[in-house]
Amino acid sequence: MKLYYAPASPFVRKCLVVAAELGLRDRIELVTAAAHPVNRDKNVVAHNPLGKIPTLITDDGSVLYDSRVICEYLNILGDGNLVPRAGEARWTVLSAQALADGVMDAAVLTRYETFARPEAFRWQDWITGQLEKVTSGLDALESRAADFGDRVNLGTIAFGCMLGYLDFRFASFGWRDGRPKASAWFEWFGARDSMVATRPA
Ligand SMILES: N[C@@H](CCC(=O)N[C@@H](CS)C(=O)NCC(=O)O)C(=O)O
Repeated sequence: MKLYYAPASPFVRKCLVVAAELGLRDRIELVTAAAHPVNRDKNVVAHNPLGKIPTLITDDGSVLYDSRVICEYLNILGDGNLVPRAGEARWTVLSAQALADGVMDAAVLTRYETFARPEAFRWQDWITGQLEKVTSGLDALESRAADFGDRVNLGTIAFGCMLGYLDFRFASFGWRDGRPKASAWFEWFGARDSMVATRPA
């Protein structure tokens, strides 16, 4: 399999952590991509019309995106239990992933607004609105973190990648302030081999 990737992308990281947890990491060849909302990477667009990463080319040549689809694919390929197959547990895990992905989306959009958009066109209200999503998403995580225990599933992996991205790009945001449960949980989760191996430099 080939994965179009960039080490800083939290969505890519989610796929790589899933692959590592399932013992599939060695089967994935990484192809460096320069995905950008304006200067689109033609190599990615050739496979994925959205031009976004992660984009996965499977061994039989199928193209899979986005990260949610890729993670489900890897989970089935690895005969894993990262996504419960049915019942309330499935919706709990998928909703957790959706929340973490939503925070990552807001953080990535904030990053684009501050680093990709020319300064004269930046809109502070937009940044404030996106960061409010980050804040309320983190507050929701804080209210759930005590129940995570030592669970490793697609929801907790997504939360881990989301917090790792905030540490990486938004260190001064101080997400740990007032969130002791999420902080304690991430102290443990972030030390997993799969997380350490994929930590953005
Ligand atoms: N919903 C997508 C989001 C992926 C995404 O936003 N990736 C960013 C990199 S972190 C990207 O490719 N941006 C390029 C663009 O917006 O065109 C997923 O889960 O894979």
